[in-house]
Amino acid sequence: MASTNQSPFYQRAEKNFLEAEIPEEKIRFLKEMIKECPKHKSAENMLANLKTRLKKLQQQLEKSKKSGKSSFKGIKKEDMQAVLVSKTNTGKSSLLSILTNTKPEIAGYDFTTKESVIGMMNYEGTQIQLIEIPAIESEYYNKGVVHTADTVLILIKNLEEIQEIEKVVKNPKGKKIIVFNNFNKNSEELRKIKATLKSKKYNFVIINTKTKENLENLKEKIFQSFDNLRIFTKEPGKEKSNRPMILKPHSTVKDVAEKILKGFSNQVKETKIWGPSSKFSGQKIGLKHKLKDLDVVEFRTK
Ligand SMILES: Nc1nc2c(ncn2[C@@H]2O[C@H](COP(=O)(O)OP(=O)(O)O)[C@@H](O)[C@H]2O)c(=O)[nH]1
Ligand SMILES: [Mg+2]
Repeated sequence: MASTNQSPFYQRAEKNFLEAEIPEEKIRFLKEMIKECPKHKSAENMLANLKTRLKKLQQQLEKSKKSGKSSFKGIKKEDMQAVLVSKTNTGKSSLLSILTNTKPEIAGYDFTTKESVIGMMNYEGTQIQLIEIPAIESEYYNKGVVHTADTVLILIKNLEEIQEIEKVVKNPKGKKIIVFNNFNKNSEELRKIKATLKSKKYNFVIINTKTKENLENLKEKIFQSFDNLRIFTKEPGKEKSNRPMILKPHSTVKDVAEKILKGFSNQVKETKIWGPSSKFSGQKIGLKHKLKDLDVVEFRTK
């Protein structure tokens, strides 16, 4: 059966599957395809094929995890994901190794990266997935990841590269951040570069992977690009939590309660709020209240 005869849900899953580069993603979309595959007699073969494929992929993933070769950590796409896009030799691998726990190959020759390398970056107690993909000129360049990532980091060492990269990146779902890696510009050149990037209204940051300059700033920008909310919780009469919970944009007080514990929102008797979304400190609010970044929520259950 040709896949064009399939439901739109199946087709979407199949498209995602074909574009996926991370084994975990491939597996996730293949499972979706299986779910959406018709269950009647004439589709039996197709279903069996899909299931065989799934089994193989799962075995491969297990194997690569055991051998320690894979840097794929099995995190869901729903989490924060940023992808590094650049021409070859711009410092992607250098940056990845500084910001995360991975040790990608760093070399002065072109096209060292043939496969995507994934690392986890810790930011204020939260985990952000950073992906290095092969350079845009490489035959291994993978546009699938770029298209679906939450944030696209366009790494450059010259301004002209922005246009070249944007031609390839086209319309990504995620926000773009221009990351200028200062290989060899003097301060006067840098001043001009800054002015140009500002006038074009780019969200940008100038870093240096050799001297490790401005990397905290970059991390912050990456985190902010997800528009996530950092929410502190507290119990009556106690201090707020040390670490914030991370929630998606437009989350409500109920979402916080449910993230703490499924079903918890049913036990809540009263909720108070401090911070950006409150009219005044300790305002009483309902579960439907929309949150803002850095709010503090207090739940009373008795
Ligand atoms: N001068 C200079 N060289 C750098 C900088 N960052 C990386 N390099 C060098 O550029 C080459 C390519 O770096 P790499 O991180 O592998 O780039 P990738 O191809 O984009 O992954 C290596 O020889 C690095 O040592 C930098 O900020 N300044
Ligand atoms: Mg590299």
